[in-house]
Amino acid sequence: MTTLIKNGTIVTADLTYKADVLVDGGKIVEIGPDLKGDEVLDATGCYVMPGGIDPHTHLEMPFMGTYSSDNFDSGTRAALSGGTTMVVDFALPSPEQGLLDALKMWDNKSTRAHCDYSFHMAITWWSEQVFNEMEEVVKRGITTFKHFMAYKGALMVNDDELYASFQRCAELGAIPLVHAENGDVVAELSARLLAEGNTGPEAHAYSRPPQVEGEATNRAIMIADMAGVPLYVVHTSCEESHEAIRRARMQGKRVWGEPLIQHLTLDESEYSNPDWDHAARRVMSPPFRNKQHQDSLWAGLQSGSLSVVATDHCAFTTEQKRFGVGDFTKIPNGTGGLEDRMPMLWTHGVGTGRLTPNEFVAVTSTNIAKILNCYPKKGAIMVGADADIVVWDPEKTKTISASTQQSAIDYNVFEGKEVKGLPRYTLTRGRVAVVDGEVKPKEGHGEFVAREPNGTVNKALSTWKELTAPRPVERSGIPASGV
Ligand code: DUC
Ligand code: ZN
Ligand code: ZN
Ligand code: ZN
Repeated sequence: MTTLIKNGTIVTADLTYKADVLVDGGKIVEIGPDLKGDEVLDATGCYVMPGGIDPHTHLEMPFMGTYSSDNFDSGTRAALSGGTTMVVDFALPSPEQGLLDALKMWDNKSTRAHCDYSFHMAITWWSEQVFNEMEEVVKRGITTFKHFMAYKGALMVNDDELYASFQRCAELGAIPLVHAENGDVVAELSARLLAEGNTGPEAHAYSRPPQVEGEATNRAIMIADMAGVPLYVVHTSCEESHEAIRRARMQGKRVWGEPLIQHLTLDESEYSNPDWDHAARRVMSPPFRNKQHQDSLWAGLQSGSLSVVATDHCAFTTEQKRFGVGDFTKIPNGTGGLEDRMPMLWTHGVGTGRLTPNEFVAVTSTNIAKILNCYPKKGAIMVGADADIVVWDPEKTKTISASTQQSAIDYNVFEGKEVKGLPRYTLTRGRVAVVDGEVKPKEGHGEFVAREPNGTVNKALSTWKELTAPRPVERSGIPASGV
């Protein structure tokens, strides 16, 4: 049976044109005027866009003494409901656990997925076993490795480990990712704040100022440069980090920054809400910033110095958040956003004129597929591409509410926000999974997307400058090392 998307306007990262799209066997088989098909989806007044890709989720992840509450069932239902048709989740070995062992756990969890998915592998400790298993992981189609520069005593890796792992990534043609915050300074600030009696959720933000993120981003960029490997900086939340990325890119370094929809639309005033639950529900790392930092992130998306928009979807219930009553360092870090990323970015990006519809497609889908090397299977409206498609109605509105969301938690950080621009239909590999806001679930429909090594290198100005620098010479009896 074929499915026909009729009378819509196709919007890709670089083109806008009117055409019908014919889908068969999970793929796009024809694009053109006046096509015929069996099942017809009316796209009159709508944009036909590549489904969103969220490059950063944590579904059912063991973290801070609990598990994040959305699993591959509720998480991918949330994704589809908001027009996202692929998620990239993090396989997270506990310290001393092998990478392949952790991967088995993620393979098991992901059998419930309603849409396609891929994995990044986290490097949470370093050993010969980890070094060796990285090659196996790459052979399994996981070609991106995440490193936490924060969470001291738990997930954090030190600079020697970071450098060793980055060099290994370079050998394998893989891309390292970093959670860039200086974990030593965060630990120090947290201890001091607690000792001074600052135990509430607002202290979480004080313990992670923009400088800790800027410092770590700069450090990771320099270490990646020395290892000759590209770098992907997750959840870029502030100007200090954005500045480092911008500068690196201007020097020819292959570095990408990933702001989250939460940091683009919510700010630090959330933490001064007198309601403990309200503030704690918004505790995530990095924390929400002020308006100046938000402006910087939007400018980065507009100018291209920041490349993609993600969610870091890591949802905890209010009950879980309350583990941290009396000690902010025990509040599980994380917020949701999978269902709302696309409508919120459309409303605050396209709706305000900051982004064009084509730029919206680029940062929510196409750029991600290119960086993670699954383009044009994903991220494209093209004959032969997977039929991961969102038929987007720019006039459709709703008020975001936990009472109508797919996510399993009891609140939504965007509660009460009005959005304009929502899916009329969402297709996952040709299967119509959302019709006018109603999700038609099919657990297990989602397939793993294996990715080849990207193989790009980091050949920046700093590298060739060193190679051509003149050697010191002795002149008129003055030693070259003198003065
Ligand atoms: N930050 C969060 O807020 N949650 C999950 C992990 C992370 O880095
Ligand atoms: Zn992180
Ligand atoms: Zn994360
Ligand atoms: Zn199927």
